[in-house]
Amino acid sequence: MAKLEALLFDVDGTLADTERDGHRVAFNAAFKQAGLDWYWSEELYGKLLAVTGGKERIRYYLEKFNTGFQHPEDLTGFIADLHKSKTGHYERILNEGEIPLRTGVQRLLEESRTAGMRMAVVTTTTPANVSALLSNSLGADGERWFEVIAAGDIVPHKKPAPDIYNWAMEKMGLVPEQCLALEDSRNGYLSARDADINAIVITVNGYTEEDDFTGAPMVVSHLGEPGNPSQSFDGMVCDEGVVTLDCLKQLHQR
Ligand code: XBP
Ligand code: MG
Repeated sequence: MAKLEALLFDVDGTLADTERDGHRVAFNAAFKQAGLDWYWSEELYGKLLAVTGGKERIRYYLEKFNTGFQHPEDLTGFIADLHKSKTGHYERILNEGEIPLRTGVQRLLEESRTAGMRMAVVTTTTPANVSALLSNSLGADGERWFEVIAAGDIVPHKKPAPDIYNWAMEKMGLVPEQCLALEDSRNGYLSARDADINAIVITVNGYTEEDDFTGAPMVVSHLGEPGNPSQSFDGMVCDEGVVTLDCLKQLHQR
């Protein structure tokens, strides 16, 4: 059995609950700024999360939920501009300190860093969004806690495709048996699983608690803190409901 060498962290929904109060709000601000009358409610956004990637999500919205919109000649350029504006609004929201890390995330990151565990970010979100989240929550050198930041358009196929996990592992010179992934959604779970990673921890959130995680070895409400245990929904349970590095090592050995 290979030793656990690295933790691979998803960002949105896993490190922080960014979707409802971050990305969604930023999309709506960009729409307004562009003079569009589009509005993504919390409920609609839940449906739009079926597609990962902001540009892809806008296109999906037009295809499925706003079919009457008169497309500009250069739809791809139009979406790219809108998305660029959305990224600016998202960074502003994070810089205003609106979105904290989820329960237990900072504790686990600090513990893993102190132990010399290798860490990477594996996400579909735009790199600028990752920088903003990490610097605002971990401090100016937050990004440097992670050996590799695999993000955005560096692979053509976003999650649920395994490409972004494969890219990160190749960059780190690791095979799937040496890694453990932390995710929050079915798309993320499928991406890690199809990259042949067996050790996967799912921390669900409001948008993903109904997702199908069949086969995942650990599904919990969050990573837990001493005195604030996580609830276990499926699979292995950590002592006192706190997902420590030790518990992750045990999960990896199973
Ligand atoms: C999250 C996503 C992203 C963000 C928006 O993926 O699906 O699309 O909602 O980011 P993950 P961009 O949980 O894998 O991080 O607008 O920058 O694409
Ligand atoms: Mg996610």
